[in-house]
Amino acid sequence: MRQIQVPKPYLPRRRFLQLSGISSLGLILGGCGVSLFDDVVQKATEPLNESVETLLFNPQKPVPEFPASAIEPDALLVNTFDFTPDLDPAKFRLTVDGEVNRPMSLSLAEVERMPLTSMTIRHVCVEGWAAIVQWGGVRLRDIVALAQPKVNVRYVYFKSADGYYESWDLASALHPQTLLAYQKNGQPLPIENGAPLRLASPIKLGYKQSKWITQITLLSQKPPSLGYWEDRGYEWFAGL
Ligand SMILES: Nc1nc2c(c(=O)[nH]1)N[C@H]1C(S)=C(S)[C@@H](COP(=O)(O)O)O[C@H]1N2
Ligand SMILES: [Mo]
Repeated sequence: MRQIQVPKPYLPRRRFLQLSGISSLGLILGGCGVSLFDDVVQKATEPLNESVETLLFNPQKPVPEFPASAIEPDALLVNTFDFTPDLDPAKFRLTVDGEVNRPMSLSLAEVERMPLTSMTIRHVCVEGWAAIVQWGGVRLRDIVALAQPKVNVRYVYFKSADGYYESWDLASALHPQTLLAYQKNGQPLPIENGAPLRLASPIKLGYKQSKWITQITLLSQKPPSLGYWEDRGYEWFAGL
């Protein structure tokens, strides 16, 4: 039924695991003995909902990345609509809920135990500036797969500690370069840039990339309030 259209002999195992959300889920689960994940191991063999599964097995084409030498350390301007929340990393929990079979509350340690992806991409703000930045973090698709979305999930809603909110289409959220980042330019993510966890993705404008994310909710319908800037007239899809 599902086919991965890549000639296997030419595909190193690591690359194959990157292409396959389910295998990397197996890696996550196999790689840690945390009790939280223990009974997910059994459930992981159950089929995921079809749309999520299709997106995980047919990931969108990756956007070409920049070499590390292209990073512009001073070009990323802090852009915060109100205040900078100071979250205690030791007490921090990331809630993953909504239309999922397995709602989760993850500590930072649990998030950081998942496979780390690093990418150097261009951040583009609608206000007319851009910056090449290296982000390190967990693929959002891995978190979503762990939560086991129900059949009709189409949207992802993000709540931030400063009152910011955003919603994304599922395909963009499951893009292999959409990260929940906790590193910037090889260092721990600074608080003003969204620590402990923020979105980073080369396929969306800056305002889609929520900082200080505390809650990820999977939805079958668009939420009534689409996003902080969308509610002020900006476009919802905001693709690059
Ligand atoms: N929680 C939250 N996330 C946010 C914002 C914000 O004000 N609050 N601003 C957005 C905008 S408009 C941009 S361009 C980027 C800026 O990220 P930076 O401050 O790390 O450069 O964050 C986005 N994410
Ligand atoms: Mo922005």
